[in-house]
Amino acid sequence: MISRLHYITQEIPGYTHAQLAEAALAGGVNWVQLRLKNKPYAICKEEAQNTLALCRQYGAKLIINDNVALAQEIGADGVHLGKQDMPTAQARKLLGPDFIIGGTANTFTDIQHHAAAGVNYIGLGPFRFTPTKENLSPVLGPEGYLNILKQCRKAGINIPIIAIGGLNLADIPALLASGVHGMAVSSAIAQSQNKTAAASQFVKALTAAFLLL
Ligand code: TZP
Ligand code: MG
Repeated sequence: MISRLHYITQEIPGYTHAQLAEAALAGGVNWVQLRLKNKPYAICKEEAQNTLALCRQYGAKLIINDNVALAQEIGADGVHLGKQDMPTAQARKLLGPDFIIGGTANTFTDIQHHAAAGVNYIGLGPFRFTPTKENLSPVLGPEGYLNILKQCRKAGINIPIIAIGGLNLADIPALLASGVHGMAVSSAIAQSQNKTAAASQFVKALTAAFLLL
């Protein structure tokens, strides 16, 4: 099962990515995406190994952003691939049927390509502007989501779609209305004073929202 809440790490002064992951895991997060940008491989590997140990301890999945080789080397659960990364079809061939592969999408056409490649989930965004990601694709907004999700239903594509980009707790109703499977959050948890409490609020809100569906 693809989680309803994907927590994505980012650079926060005074924290390693593993420490950020731990704060969110303690709040009930069960899916962590390690997102390290412009860091030497050795640093990425150390962070990934430390984060994997924590994820195993908490029974959570670990997904590595961008780097297929790193995900394989440390034995992560999956990899998340964007436009600049290994194509998802190639990754599926290399990693086999059991490895979790997520693909980034900004349009329905992106989703069709990832669906044909056999991804397990799609990160669709950005929902709104966010400084977390450089070279951001066009903002989709609630209308964009409704539109793209409608096209997916029409085409019979029912791969879980995870919303991403500047998301907060208050966005949950609009996201549910558009038919997404869940949400990916970075700043709203990582930049909170109390990261564990913020994570726990998302876990509770999503659990309640999906029980009511
Ligand atoms: N891809 C699209 S938006 C985004 C990524 C990685 C950043 C999400 O982070 P935040 O801080 O929740 O906007
Ligand atoms: Mg990438």
